[in-house]
Amino acid sequence: MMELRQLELRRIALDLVTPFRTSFGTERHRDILLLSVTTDAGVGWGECVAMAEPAYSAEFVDAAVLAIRDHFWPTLAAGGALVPADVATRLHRYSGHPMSKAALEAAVLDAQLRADGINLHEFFGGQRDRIPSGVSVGIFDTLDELLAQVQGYVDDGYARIKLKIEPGWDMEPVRLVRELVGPEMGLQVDANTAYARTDTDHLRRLDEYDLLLIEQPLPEEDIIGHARLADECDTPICLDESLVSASGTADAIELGACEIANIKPGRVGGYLEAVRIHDLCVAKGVPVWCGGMLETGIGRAANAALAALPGFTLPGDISASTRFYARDIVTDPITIADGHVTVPTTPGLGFDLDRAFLDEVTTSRLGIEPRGTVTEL
Ligand code: SMG
Ligand code: MG
Repeated sequence: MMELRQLELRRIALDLVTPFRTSFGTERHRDILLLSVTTDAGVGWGECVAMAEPAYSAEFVDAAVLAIRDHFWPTLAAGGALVPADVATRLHRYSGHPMSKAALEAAVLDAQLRADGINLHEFFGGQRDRIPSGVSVGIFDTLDELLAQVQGYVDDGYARIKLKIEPGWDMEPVRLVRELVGPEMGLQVDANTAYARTDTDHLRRLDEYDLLLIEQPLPEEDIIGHARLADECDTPICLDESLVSASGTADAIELGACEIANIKPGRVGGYLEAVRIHDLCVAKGVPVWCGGMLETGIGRAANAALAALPGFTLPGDISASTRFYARDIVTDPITIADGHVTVPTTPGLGFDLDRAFLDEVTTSRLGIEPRGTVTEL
């Protein structure tokens, strides 16, 4: 059990090495919220994966700050000493905001594991010490730019390629990339909800390219639409945005809408719920993989630990830190070698902070006492 003493909300600004365009917008710079929890057992850090705009999902960074500062943290602290699993229980009565809840849980988990001297990987009981690494490739203005980018990632040794698609940027990019990477390379697509039920015939044409999966073609609420599409397409349908809890995932699987699951801890309210979804999918025979939210070395380290669990049979979006950032805020950023990422072993979530660089990119710091008193640091 740990006593909560203080929460720090720290925002950092990082530029992406190259713009990342998806069907819902283009990311060029990140405005990232980091949490650090001080407890009687030591300090723990968590990364909130909310983006600056409510486009991937309803959450966004400014809202996360308010939800955590004014509601989640005071409620959590009022409950007294806690273990990591208490975070979700105490915040259960609050609707939504899974990324904000997940960040708090991660910080508490990091503090607990550091105090116990173990890594998240050991805590989860994952059996692999390295995992295959996939890379997510954005939408470009031209096919030439896309192919040059993909060739670069092939040269880096990535084990699989994921292409972002949208209406007007699908068959031709997929055809050309399949031609470029050859028949052996794992290739998949992610539509981030850009299609409609009426696009079924069109999406079926993707069957020709031997893709691992089609990720989230339809709106997040449309579970039945995904189930119908799964009936029509040979390529497995994978859900991302639609899956926000273990119970919802169980329903989507039962309805035939989720043949493969993308598990993102932030989207489902934390690493502990992510493990429950993994366990459920293993029991149902549904393959899973770990998604990415352009995390820094904090979130990526924890994702690697999660992805070492046995049900993660497909390569995740756990690319090298340099895929998005010229310099990371950790001293031991994720790298890839031979198409794999080594699962970190550092106690806690699995990273050490580069304090000097972290301070350099920090744009604001708020300290919050257990009773909710806020101070600018
Ligand atoms: O972190 O490598 C990464 C990015 C993976 O494509 C990725 N994430 O829908 O799966 C997804 C997107 C969500 C973030 S887009 C801003
Ligand atoms: Mg996705």
